[in-house]
Amino acid sequence: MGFRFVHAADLHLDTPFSGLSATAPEVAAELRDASLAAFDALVRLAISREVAFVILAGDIYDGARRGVRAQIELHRGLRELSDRGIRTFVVAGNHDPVDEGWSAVREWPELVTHFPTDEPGSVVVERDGMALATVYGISYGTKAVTENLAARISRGEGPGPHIAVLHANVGGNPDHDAYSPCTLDDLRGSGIDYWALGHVHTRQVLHRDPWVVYPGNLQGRNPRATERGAKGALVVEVDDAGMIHEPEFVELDRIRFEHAEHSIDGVADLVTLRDRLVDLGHRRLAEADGRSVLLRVELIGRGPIHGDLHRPGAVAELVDTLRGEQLSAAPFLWWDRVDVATRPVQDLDELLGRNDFVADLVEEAALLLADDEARTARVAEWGDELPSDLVHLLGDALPRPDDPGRWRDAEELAVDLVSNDDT
Ligand SMILES: [Mn+2]
Repeated sequence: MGFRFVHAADLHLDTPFSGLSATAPEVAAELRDASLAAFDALVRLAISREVAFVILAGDIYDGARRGVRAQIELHRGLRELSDRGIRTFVVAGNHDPVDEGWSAVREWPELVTHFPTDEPGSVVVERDGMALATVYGISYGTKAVTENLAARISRGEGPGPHIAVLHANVGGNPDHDAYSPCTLDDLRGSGIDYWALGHVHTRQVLHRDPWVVYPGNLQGRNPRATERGAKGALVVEVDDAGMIHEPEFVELDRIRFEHAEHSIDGVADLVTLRDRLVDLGHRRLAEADGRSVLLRVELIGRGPIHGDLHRPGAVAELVDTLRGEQLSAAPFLWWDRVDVATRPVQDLDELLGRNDFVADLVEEAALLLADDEARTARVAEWGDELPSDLVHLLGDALPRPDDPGRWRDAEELAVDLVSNDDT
């Protein structure tokens, strides 16, 4: 019999939202509610899609403090699922280990399974008297679990697809702590059909057949790369033959962290820049489909406003005017930060007239850029003249003769480094 389940992880309920520059009170209030609102959206999703069960693969709470509000809201959501005949399977992760922190809840709703810490548990899921699937899981007792917990889960007896729930770092992902470390091969060799993982906040399918999947977190928590963009949960369809289909991502976040690069090439003045950033903000807000957006922008490229941007206080005041422009209605756009990584305009003609080393460099670069054969000859010279260790070390960093764009980048960088007229 076919069925569906929901796979979510890293809810971090009541997360404090770190790493933000000063936010307005309206923004702070929305942020406080965002993780709980996303959880409520998860409950609505499970009900509307009539799933057989919901998987929560660790880091349900953000920390040992475990706010009372978060615990009550979690209990309320799981009770609603249980009342409708939907099971929930929960494991604890490094942010909410079972033996640390405290629980305001003494008794969970009937259809909620918290997997134990000492050894993996397994449950056969039934619906209308029919066995659907076998679900395994093991929880973190303490925060820093360095044991490979995946090694303790293997396929046993049981009907339907075998699904394992675990909070783990597969393949040494450097963006997250190396808790319950394991390799993809460990999971592939286990006989499990679907590894429902948590811990890594970037959504990813690591393997198909068997499925090894991170759904990512439910709600972004800060402006870092792993927290940006759409966040939510996966709906997984299992057909009558027991085949597991490609998970479907459903956006459930309430506030979205976005990052954009914006070039100052051809931007005449700060007024024009402000107008363009306002447009950028409106576009990002529209793309978020009714959600509020926290936007961080990095200014790149070269232009006449490079110097203006480096005037004391200029960027801070620019951000202030942007914030005044757009924080009014819900959903709101909040300008978190504008970073400046721009370069000054290079006036090569002016540099050529200097009759110094910089002029020689510009002249040499112009020759190389104009002539394929000169570039080929130069690369051959490197092979002859540079120590072979160095050539090996530089590898792909050395431009190829047939890639003029890289040579142009190298010229720009070299001229910037030696011309020394940066603001
Ligand atoms: Mn997490």
